[in-house]
Amino acid sequence: MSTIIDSGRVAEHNAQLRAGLNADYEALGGMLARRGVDIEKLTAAAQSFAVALPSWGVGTGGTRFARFPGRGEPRNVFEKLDDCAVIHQLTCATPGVSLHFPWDKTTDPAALRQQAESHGLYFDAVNSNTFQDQAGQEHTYKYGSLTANNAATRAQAVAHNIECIELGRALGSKALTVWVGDGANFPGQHNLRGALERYLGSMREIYAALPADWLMFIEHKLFEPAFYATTIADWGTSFACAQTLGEKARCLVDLGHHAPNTNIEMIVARLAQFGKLGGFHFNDSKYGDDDLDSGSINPFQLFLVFNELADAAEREGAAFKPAYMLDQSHNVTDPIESLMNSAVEVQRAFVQAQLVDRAALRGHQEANDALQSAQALKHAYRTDVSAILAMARLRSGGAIDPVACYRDSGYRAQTAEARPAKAGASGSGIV
Ligand code: RM4
Ligand code: MN
Ligand code: MN
Repeated sequence: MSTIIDSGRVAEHNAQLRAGLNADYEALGGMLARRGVDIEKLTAAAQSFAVALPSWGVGTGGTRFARFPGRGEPRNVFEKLDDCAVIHQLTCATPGVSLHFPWDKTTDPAALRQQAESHGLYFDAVNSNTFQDQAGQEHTYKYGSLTANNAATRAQAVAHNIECIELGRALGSKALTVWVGDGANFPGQHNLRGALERYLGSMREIYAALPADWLMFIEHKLFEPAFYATTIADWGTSFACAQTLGEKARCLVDLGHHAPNTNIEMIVARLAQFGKLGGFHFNDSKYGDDDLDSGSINPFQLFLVFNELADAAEREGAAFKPAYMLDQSHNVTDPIESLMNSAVEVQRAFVQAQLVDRAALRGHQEANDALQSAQALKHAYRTDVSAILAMARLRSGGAIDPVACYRDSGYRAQTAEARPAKAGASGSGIV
């Protein structure tokens, strides 16, 4: 496997931090042993954890108002893949990459696949994009895509999704994520039921084109770009559509796509219970689809989501395998650093959820002991598992402190030189 950051440099970095890590790991191991927990099991679990990277997340994002480009931004999908490889090399937690078409469209999927494999990466779900018009496109999506009134517009959107499946197939992906921004800005603009009927008609055609071993993820989102009524606004609609379409259709939960204070972990529990939890787009938010770094605003919520996932895994066994992906936009940080940190935060929530004493929790619940039930979760959440995560990275060949190691490597300065900014790259745009 070829590495982008010099592995000697990573080893030097680790050598400086190793004694401290060993001491912290031993202390934590002793503390966990007194709770009847084997630290080695948790470290092995952390090593097996993976969350996929969004190809669109390695470039600097923006808002509706402006975009402030970073240095050395990737200019094409091959450069995006290099940045993803750096993130995976140092964190050892991000072997998957989720592509977005047509942004990442390539005429040479075989070369892209080969580059990914040479870095130990694979392609997770591919994403279609019918929320903006592409140059030379015949029909506009201004008034909708899969739900459009115009049959030719719907056919074009369906054809794009089928093309995504074909591209994904050549790359080794196994799922298509469909998020549509379709909706209305005014009461009366849409027949609410009619729009969903057209959506289902389009989705049936896409579903029919799925290879046998593929899944289709339906991603709901409360609002934006539609501000009055979004066709797939909530998990209920997503669930009903997934049920209607068939076994291969599942729901995807993007944490930022809910109203503030929504009980997202309960949505996760419901979807898991009814076999429709397809996967996640992890990020964090304060107000809406903010696409902030995972765990940066509400880490307890992230933990509670993983608590439900741990419960589901215990009930369902190995068959329960939702797809984990990040979906973030980085406006004021180096995207590589944000994605490394975020992957570690998601992994942290996963490990902390393993620490919940489920038998004890069940006992407290059966005894109607609300206080102790809550404490059982808090006890796990308050445990600092940083040494486990660092040891997992070290053992997998990554960096004890990925951000420090990355800064020390000079990678960003190299890319700044090798990838001069594109003219006009500072326009506005969410991603
Ligand atoms: C949307 C949604 C989709 C992502 C686009 C770029 O809000 O989260 O997952 O593909 O943004
Ligand atoms: Mn998303
Ligand atoms: Mn989003």
